[in-house]
Amino acid sequence: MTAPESNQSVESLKDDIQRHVALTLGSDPFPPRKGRYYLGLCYSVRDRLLGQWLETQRSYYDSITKRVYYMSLEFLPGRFLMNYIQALGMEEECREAVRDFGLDLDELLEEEWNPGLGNGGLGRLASCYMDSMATCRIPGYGYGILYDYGIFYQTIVNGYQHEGADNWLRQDSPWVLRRGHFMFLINFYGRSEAYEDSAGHERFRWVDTESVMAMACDIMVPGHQNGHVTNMRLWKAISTRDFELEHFNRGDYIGAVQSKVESENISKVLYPNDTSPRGKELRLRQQYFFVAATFQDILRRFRKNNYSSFDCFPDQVAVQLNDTHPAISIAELMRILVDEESLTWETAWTICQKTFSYTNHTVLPEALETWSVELIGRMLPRHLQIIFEINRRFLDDVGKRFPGRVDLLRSLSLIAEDNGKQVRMAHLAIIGSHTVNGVAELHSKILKTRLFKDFDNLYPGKFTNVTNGITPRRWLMQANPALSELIGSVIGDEWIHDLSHLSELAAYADDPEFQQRWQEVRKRNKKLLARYVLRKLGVGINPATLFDMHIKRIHEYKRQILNVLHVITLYNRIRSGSVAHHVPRTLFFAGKAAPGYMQAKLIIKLINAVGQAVNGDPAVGNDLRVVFLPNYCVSQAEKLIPAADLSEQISTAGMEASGTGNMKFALNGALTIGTLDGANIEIREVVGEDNFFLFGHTEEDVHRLHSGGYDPVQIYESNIELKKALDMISTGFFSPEAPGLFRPIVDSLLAHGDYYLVLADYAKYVAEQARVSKCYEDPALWTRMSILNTANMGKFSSDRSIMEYARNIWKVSPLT
Ligand code: 26R
Repeated sequence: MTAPESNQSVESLKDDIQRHVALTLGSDPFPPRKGRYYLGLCYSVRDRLLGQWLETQRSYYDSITKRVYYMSLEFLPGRFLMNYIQALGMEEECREAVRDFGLDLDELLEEEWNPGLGNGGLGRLASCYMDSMATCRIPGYGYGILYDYGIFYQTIVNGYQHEGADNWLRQDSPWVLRRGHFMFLINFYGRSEAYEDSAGHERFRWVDTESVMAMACDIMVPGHQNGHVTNMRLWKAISTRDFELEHFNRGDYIGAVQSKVESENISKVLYPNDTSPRGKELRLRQQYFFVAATFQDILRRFRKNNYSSFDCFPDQVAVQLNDTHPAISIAELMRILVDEESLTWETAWTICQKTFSYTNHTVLPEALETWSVELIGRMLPRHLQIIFEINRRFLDDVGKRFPGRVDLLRSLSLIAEDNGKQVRMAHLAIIGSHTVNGVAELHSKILKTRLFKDFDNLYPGKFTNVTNGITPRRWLMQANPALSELIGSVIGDEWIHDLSHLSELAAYADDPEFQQRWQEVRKRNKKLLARYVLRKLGVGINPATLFDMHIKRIHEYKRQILNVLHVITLYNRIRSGSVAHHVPRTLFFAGKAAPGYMQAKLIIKLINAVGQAVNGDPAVGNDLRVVFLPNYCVSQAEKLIPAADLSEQISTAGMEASGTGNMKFALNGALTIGTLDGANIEIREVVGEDNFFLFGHTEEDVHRLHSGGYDPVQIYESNIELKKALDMISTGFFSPEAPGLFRPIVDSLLAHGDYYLVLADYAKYVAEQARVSKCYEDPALWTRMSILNTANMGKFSSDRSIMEYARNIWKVSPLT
């Protein structure tokens, strides 16, 4: 802990809180009210970070160092207040200060709304990386969009998902610093016009555009007690004055207001990752808006350092593309360098390739972005020309190296022809970048050997792996204070900034006294969660049962259905008395389904329907309970994960690029039941085969089964328990009011070929679950396994991931 300085004392905090309540909020400080004092505390904490933030930003300029631009359309930072307090090392002072006002810090923390500026894994990863960049002192920034509405708010009504608006900025966030003086003009539409420059060369300019302003809004991201504060800059769309004037001049007042509102729609709402994201014009507008604003900011900083030539641009700037969502950056930088800075095409292209690197986060075909040539041509006419020119030169080159290979040209082209002309954003990102990475070993291998095989042949060495990581600050220190304290009491606090120190816990794995303390902490966390569930759902759960959790976006490849089939199987065994002895379990499900993904929404209904049947059946008693927690978000994950015994990571092998929830669970001492998919493989490698519940077909099996010969119906016919479970679903056991309700789910498994191989893995999954129960009955064994999981998770710190990016991809070093 850092020594209390004058502004870190309890007294100065208390003064500041009251001053802010009175002078910032204009509120009477007496009597102390929770909502007001929460904000007073926020502003007081913010004050203490702002100085560090200014100093960090100044140090970037002074050292003229290369900086990283982490471009992401999504961030899921979670609540800020406790993160800031602990970064400052002021938790005790804050507790005491608010206690003196008769308030409880933990209650104040619950006042904060989650900024849901992301869908799931990709957005949360971006936030873990921001945290690690700050803690590792990597000079850089996060860039994104300040959506007015984050990911929808999920409620469950009669078992169905309902979506509500997440108006997180309704009450103005104390963490968002609006920078009215950083405004950039962003153009759209219009046309590309050819002209001749003074030297007689043909040039292009983009004219007759519509425009909107991008206003910078900053959020501080502090490192852990190191005085380093990184900036996350999120753009907000503001209408331009000219835009309004044009209407005003025509006396069209309402028209003026309307176009103002329409242009500001750009940053209105985060897009959910629906199955078909194609053709959404506003989404492309968001992407370009954010890219164009970010590049103006990058160039502003570059020019500020008075560089004489753009040749040194890549020595100053590294841009990481978080998936293809910002990939239009490549055409934008080309446009700036060629059209505005008058560089030759060749020079500009070399600069581009040295500047960009691209991370792929999914191999699912429906999530690979394409934009129709028609749409890009209309919205970004000059960029389309540039994309065509990039493609022409690229295919020319390929043609020379592999003469006569038309098939190759077709597979590599930036333009897909099969479904109307479409620009493949991943291809643009690959050829415009110096490095492309996957997010776990297996995923990176799949990129090289399947999805982008031809590119890998073309550019040996361009493809690489950086296995994802999670920040130990939020996911252990903040989320699990009891376990952190126990860990600290035996190995100290070094792990907070160097997670490999956790390995020192292994020496205690069999120590009965330590085991007991470990169990006490876990029991305590489970009790806290049981209380939360009772409060939220009115459902009583027993903390002595095995807490089995499946929490993530609802998607067929994540196979919540496989889990449900296991639950129904347990239910049937209990009811029929066919199992002499059952280990009582509580199943937790949580996650959102994309609003347009009907099958996923039906899965939510099924989980709730099974829950209703199981929880209401007196024959089951306490032996089995199923809860679906609505509105899964970062804060809810922080409550669930520390209380988990078992983590469900059961995706079809090859389909989950990495997963990061799997890491959060194992770090907190849950055991994993999982397939050989994504980072599960690497987790199993470090925690040891004996400490991991493995089942299921491998990625290669999946590939083979998909190539032909897989017959789910035959499996259904030959497995009595499976048949029974499926029949119950399809004949309305869980939906007596509408017996055919769940037919589409059973149809996808039987009639439509079971693409996600649920039936293929069912028997092994159920058998492995039996092994889970057996181990759980042996507390000494289970506790040993749990400790060894935590002890071996050092590799999965996002600090390790960030240092790999810094060294191998960005070529930047930490500031000293
Ligand atoms: C709207 C659209 C194009 C879109 C599709 C898919 C937007 C967002 C996504 C989400 C994807 C790309 C995602 O979140 N992928 C997840 O990234 C995590 C971080 O790398 C992985 O851990 C996880 O396995 C992967 O599914």
